[in-house]
Amino acid sequence: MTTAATSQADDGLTFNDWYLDSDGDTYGAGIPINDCQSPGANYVLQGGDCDDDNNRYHQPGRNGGLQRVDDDCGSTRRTTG
Ligand SMILES: [Ca+2]
Ligand SMILES: [Ca+2]
Repeated sequence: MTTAATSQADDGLTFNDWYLDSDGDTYGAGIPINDCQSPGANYVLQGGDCDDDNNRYHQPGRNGGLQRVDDDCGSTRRTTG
């Protein structure tokens, strides 16, 4: 007697969200790919890169985006464009 297997991936593998990191700052952006292994060389496990074209900026301020540091995308007062 066999039971119908579910279509869910459940082979004991650990699936992670992989984000494409275009600028190489180890922070990815966009919609992640959920897979048990890296989809490619430029994929990382850390998402949230607010500017994936600039490796100097990668995430909002660590304390809610209000601190004045150079490595977040929202601390400097500049207009978009
Ligand atoms: Ca990046
Ligand atoms: Ca970046």
